[in-house]
Amino acid sequence: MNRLVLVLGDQLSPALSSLMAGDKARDRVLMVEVSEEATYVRHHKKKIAFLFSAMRHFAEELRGAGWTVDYVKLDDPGNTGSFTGEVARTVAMHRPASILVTEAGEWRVAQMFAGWEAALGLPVEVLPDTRFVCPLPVFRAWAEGRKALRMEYFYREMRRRTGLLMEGDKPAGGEWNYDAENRKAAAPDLFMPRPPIFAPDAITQEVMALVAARFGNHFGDLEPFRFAVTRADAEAAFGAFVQRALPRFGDYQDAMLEGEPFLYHAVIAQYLNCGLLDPLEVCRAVEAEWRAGRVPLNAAEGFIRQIIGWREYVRGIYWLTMPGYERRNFLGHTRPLPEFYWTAQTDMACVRAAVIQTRQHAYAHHIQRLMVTGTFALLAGIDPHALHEWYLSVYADAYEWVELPNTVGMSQFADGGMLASKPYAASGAYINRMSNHCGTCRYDVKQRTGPNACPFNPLYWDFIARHRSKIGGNPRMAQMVRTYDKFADAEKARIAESAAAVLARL
Ligand code: FAD
Ligand code: DLZ
Ligand code: SF4
Repeated sequence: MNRLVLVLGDQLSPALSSLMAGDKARDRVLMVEVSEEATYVRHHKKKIAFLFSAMRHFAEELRGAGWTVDYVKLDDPGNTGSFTGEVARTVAMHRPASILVTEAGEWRVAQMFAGWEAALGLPVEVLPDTRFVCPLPVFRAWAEGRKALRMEYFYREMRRRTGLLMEGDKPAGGEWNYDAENRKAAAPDLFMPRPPIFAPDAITQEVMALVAARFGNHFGDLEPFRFAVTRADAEAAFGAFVQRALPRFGDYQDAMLEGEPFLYHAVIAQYLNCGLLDPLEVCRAVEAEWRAGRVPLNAAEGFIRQIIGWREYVRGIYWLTMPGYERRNFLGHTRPLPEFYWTAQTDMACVRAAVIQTRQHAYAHHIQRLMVTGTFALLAGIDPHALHEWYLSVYADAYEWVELPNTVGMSQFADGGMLASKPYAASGAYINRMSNHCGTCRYDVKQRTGPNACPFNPLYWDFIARHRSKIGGNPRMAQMVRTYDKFADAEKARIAESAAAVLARL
């Protein structure tokens, strides 16, 4: 049998189900760089360069392992610019008996696969993506009949399923979750581990020139380019994190510091999500560090929860709710995305720092995404779909299956509380507690209203007032609604006026 094994840009794993099912002696692999994927949202230049270079290196790895690989570069003559066009072209050229492919990460691409049998006149075998811990049917079964799909309960199932941090049927240390210990703010003199830097090799340099020529008008800096683009280098980056940052990962998970884009984060989501790192392997490595006494339990548990908990859970939510989830808008927000999400031209020091580092590194850590750019958009009533397209395009790790639930569900409460137990609304006090941004800001975080008040403050109370009918019944929001109700009428009027002034300036 001569089959075509299609390998997508986020499927760069030797243990991929389609490669495991293929026969390298008879089948041929197809990998394609296509403009449609780079432009369905206008991805950050660094993200495109990272992925094209990682794809080219992976094609070499497969050839080295004995596969015949057809690799279509973006500027190859005849490149039709789409997955469907390139698959059709290869089918016409090589007449395979069938197509073998691992299921797509995005609903949009899964829809393409679904049309190929009829359009191309040959069988298309779509295999499950076994790189995830929780098969989609298992998630569906877990979700069925539940009123609330809380991550915490799903996570416990995944701990049991994998045996990670388990002592028999009990969680290691007696607790499932040590998040309460992970709330430290970072001091500016704290030792900063920083991720290792990988200088671009000839392949990456060629790709960078291509991206500069073809996508020069996309958001983001192409240089300096520091990402790993091979499995070996991604493993080295993860190894450096484990040695230098993991022990304090938990402590500083929620911290933010001016000029420190990475803090104690792993900066590996871009590697996990395209297949250069395996999620279960990294979790096992972290567990081994804890068992060897080299990292505390709160760090190991916090890290493992992000991967077998949050990462698996948002994927399950994505496939449970698509299509349709991308248009959820429970709070009815319609304001366009402010221009400063692209330009960083804002006096809000916290937002400016997040956008500048996003532009430089195609990276911001979780609390910046959730509590700075995310919370600001929530309070300002930004259209969640526009915000979703922003997050999907600007981060090197962004794919819709993981980005959309984080944005629409966790950050914007646009699914009405399916994913998050309450809106992540907060005043400037939260950012002040967890960062040193407010010290350098032109706004005063202590003022609730007036021209110098931190914009998060009036917007926060205005958000509570505007949405009280939708959120007031939520026990975790009721206290804030009661506090607002106790404000004097004059203060309520000042809040409304200050919030309107902030919104008018957007
Ligand atoms: P660390 O903080 O070191 O965490 C380790 C790993 O845990 C990450 O690499 C990631 O694989 C996983 N993880 C942590 N939190 C989450 C989460 N909430 N959901 C899924 N996985 C998680 N993550 C993406 O991978 N792609 C996205 O497109 C993406 N978009 C986001 C959008 C918004 C609005 C928010 C609030 C979060 C988003 N996240 C996304 C989750 C999280 O912010 C990133 O995974 C994390 O910042 C990546 O950096 P890191 O590798 O240093 O992570
Ligand atoms: C993100 C991306 C980009 C920019 N370019 C390509 C590409 O040219 N070829 C490819 O195979 N994959 C690319 N990707 C990743 C795909 O968008 C991703 O595989 C799909 O979203 C399916 O999950
Ligand atoms: Fe951000 Fe407000 Fe602090 Fe300025 S004062 S950095 S806007 S939280």
